[in-house]
Amino acid sequence: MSESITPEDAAARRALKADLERFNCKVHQSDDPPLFTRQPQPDMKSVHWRWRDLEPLLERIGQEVALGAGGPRRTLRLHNPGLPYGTTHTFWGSIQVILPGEVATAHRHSANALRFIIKGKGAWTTVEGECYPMNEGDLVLTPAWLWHDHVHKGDQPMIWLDVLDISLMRMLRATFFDPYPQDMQAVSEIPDRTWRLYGSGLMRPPRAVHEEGTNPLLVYPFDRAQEALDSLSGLPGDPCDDVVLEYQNPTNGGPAMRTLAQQMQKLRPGFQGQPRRHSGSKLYVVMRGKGTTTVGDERYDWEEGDFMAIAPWAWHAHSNTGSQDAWLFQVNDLPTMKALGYFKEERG
Ligand code: 1HN
Repeated sequence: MSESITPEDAAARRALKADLERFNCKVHQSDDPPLFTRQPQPDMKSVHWRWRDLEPLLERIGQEVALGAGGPRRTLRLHNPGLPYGTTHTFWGSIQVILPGEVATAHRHSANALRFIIKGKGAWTTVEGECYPMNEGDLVLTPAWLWHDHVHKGDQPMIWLDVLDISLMRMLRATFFDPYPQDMQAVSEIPDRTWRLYGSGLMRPPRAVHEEGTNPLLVYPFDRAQEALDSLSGLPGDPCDDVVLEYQNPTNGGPAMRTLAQQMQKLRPGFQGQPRRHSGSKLYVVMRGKGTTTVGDERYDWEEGDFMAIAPWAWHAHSNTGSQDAWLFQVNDLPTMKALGYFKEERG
């Protein structure tokens, strides 16, 4: 029997490695980096984007980037400097600009998408024949593989946040995309059918036909979310998030999307949240108000229109530093983490 390789014998380690590679095999050796770290060590960075920096860039891409046929979009991507692409390691957040009279032409893709409307009015989205207006603060869903196009009938530019689970889809090698043969799809005879069926959020048709696990509801209007949060304000808040609710799938009470969850939260004046950390990543949009979020040893002083991405396992805590309620919309990948058994959380 031959001797095992000593820590000093780098040449023997290289020889073993080369011999194994000829057969598409590898072995872990003493000087390889550890397979498991005791805690997540994400390459994703936490990032703060300020509206005052983004606004002129959005205006500029509105002027300089053309929209054509075949399904392209005019979007400013919130890029994470720690990653090759994406806002977090699972999803992409980008800010879409659509000008009066423009059409973001129809297509479908395997990525799940959502839109959160930031500014403007008069745009409509059509998703698989259903057509809905897009108003400030509304959440609009485009579940995987449904045809969708957007048209802007208003007279001022419109801006919304798009979030798609693109990095997750790519990692799973599940990218599919089709352009639609025309610029826009036809609108159904009853353009708000699923809203009529499920929009109350309280009741549902007892024998509705939908694929198990999917969410038939496509819009979550802001006035309804606001009403729900205002009503919750009469109860004690969450120590980390104050007044917070998640958008739900009305057929099963689960998250509105299979891979990504959305929440709206209201931090009341004077609120100082407890720190917490968890596996999974998230992106915040400041809808109203001002405050501070500490992330590790960084401090983000935010105001209306700002965005924040929080890296996995980073300690973070929010506080409201203004005299009005602060409203934060949030997208996170916790449904993916929970579905796979990878969710962990600590509250400090
Ligand atoms: C997309 O299809 C839309 O449909 C928006 O509006 C943003 C960002 C990356 C890839 C596809 C849309 C997107 C996107």
